[in-house]
Amino acid sequence: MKNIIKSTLTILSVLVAFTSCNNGSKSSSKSGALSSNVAEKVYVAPGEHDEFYAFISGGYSGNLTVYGLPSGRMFKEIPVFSQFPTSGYGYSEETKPMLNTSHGFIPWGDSHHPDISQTKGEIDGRFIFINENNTPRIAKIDLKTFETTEIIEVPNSAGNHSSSFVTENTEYVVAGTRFSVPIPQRDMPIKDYKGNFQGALSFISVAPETGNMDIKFQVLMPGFNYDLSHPGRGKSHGWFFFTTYNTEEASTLLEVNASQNDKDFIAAVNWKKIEEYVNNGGGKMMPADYAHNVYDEHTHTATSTMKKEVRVVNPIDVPGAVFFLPTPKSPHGCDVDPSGEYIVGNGKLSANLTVHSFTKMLEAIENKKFDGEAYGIPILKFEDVLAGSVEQPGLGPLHTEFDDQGNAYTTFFISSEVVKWKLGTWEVIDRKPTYYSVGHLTIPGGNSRKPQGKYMFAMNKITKDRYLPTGPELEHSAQLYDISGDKMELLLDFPTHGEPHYAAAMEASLIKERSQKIYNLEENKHPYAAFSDEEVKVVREGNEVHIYMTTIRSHFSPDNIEGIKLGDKVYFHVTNLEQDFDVPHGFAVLGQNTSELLIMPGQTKTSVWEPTKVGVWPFYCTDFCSALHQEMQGYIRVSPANSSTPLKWSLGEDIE
Ligand code: K7E
Ligand code: CUA
Repeated sequence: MKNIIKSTLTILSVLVAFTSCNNGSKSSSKSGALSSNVAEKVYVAPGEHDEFYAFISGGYSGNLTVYGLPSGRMFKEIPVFSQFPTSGYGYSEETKPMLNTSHGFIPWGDSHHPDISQTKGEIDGRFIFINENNTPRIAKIDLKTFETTEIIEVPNSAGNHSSSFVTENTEYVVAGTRFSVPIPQRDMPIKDYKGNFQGALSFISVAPETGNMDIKFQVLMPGFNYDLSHPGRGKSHGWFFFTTYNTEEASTLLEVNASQNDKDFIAAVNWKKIEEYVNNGGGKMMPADYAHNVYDEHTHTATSTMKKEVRVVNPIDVPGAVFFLPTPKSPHGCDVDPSGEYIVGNGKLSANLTVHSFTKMLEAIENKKFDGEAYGIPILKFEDVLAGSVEQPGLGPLHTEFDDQGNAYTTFFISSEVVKWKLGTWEVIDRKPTYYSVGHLTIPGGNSRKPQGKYMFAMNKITKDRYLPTGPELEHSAQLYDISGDKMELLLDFPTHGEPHYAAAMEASLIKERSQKIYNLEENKHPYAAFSDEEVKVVREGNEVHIYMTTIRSHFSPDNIEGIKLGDKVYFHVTNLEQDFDVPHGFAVLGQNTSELLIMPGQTKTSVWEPTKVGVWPFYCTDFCSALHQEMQGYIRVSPANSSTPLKWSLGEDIE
């Protein structure tokens, strides 16, 4: 996105200046086209619930935020690729393995595209997947607990951007590389990029029952940039479409050199065909290092396994599986309509919006009407696959979503607007400004066969004057529109967190019914859990000390501990014995160089503390859990390394 901003700013700086001017004039937004009943449309009365969940990517926060629509209220930030002190994610011993990679422990990520699991082309609300761009990974979040439960690293990939989108029965979550790289990675001159670098498109299988992820195969494509992707659906189920740019294969000054070709491509990949080939032993295993991290709900602990090989497929070994559809000019978004017939390529630098026809594509393939090839992959003729184009709809198209009435909605970054147009007739029906410079937009269910209409929200890159100023750094801003009528109606501005790229949204009911309230203590299989005062203990193993601690309103057991020595590594294993909804306890100890823990009812979490000073140090509960929360505290005594203070602990009596 940054690149797009830069290049488009350079190329069209005059126009941008013009839009910025527009953006600055407040009068239009103040006096407002807003009709008087708009407030009612977004008002969710105290105690009532929103109708939709929206899961908005955090971009460089590495996380995923959860909002309600239409209110625009933020409910939660789910930590995914970044350490998160609010819950202890990535700091506690149990969750550190989630952030393990072949490059070591990575405490941060750049997350762009959440997508919810589907069954028969409809959103089922079981899982949500999201990509990490920088150190390529795909995460799965369980929507029963809203916890990240699995992260798989994607080898042979770099800038994992055309990800993570699911096929219509969640057979695969698909990840494509933005940057092509040497495969396998090796020491070679950058100037030899062309013809030598490759782009991996990864098909990660999702087990139907458990949701377990595994990389089934990677298609090794020519060294283009694979920007965005979408699955076919309905009639085009079994295909996957990827936009490309830099088909020039430039390796320097891309803002100029990657804009030379009049047309880049949408790559159409028949994954069912490749799957069959692979199931019959096709492709080859190549050495690769990648981490697979899985969180176990019963031990409340993640484990990280390093995988050693991955199956790769050369597309020219599977005739009829991959084709290129010429698409003008450096397309960004690649969006497929609910019927599966139309494939929209949003050419960032193109005057018109190109729509391809899946039916015409199949015909052209059938009749072998090719217009040459690239690295052995047939190129179809533009005219043969074109369904139509929307003439001059705006400047800098990025992304398109669909409603359930045969309409499409495309965002235009440079002209800062959302344009509604009709599939099939390609006529523009409506346009509304966004504030300002919109990236993605989302319609609940918009990524499925059954969009849920009603609302659309735009996620904008520039905030400027929309809120009270907060110094140079502003949160980004989203706008909610009512799309139930012919014309879009702006209802609400709401701030978002990090840099939202895409968002996934759906009706709240499915998720709400299944949402888990507590972890059952009886199912807690954590090896260091304690379930009663009898099981509370402190155990020394050399210079490691394990404290089996429990917490319940309003005390820690034990609350006094002595006999710790300088040089010890102290593990606080804290089990929350509560079995009531929404009664977490926290744990923090002075000098702790990780973060606090926030322990849910029935859960066990561990904080490691390596005291650096002799003394008596307090610990306390960080979550205001009861009227006696301030009394939830204890002391731990640290003696010199050579002391003979015996290891003792207590609750309610003095340590003698
Ligand atoms: Cu357009 Cu990463 Cu989908 Cu940003 S991306 S907007
Ligand atoms: Cu437990 Cu405050």
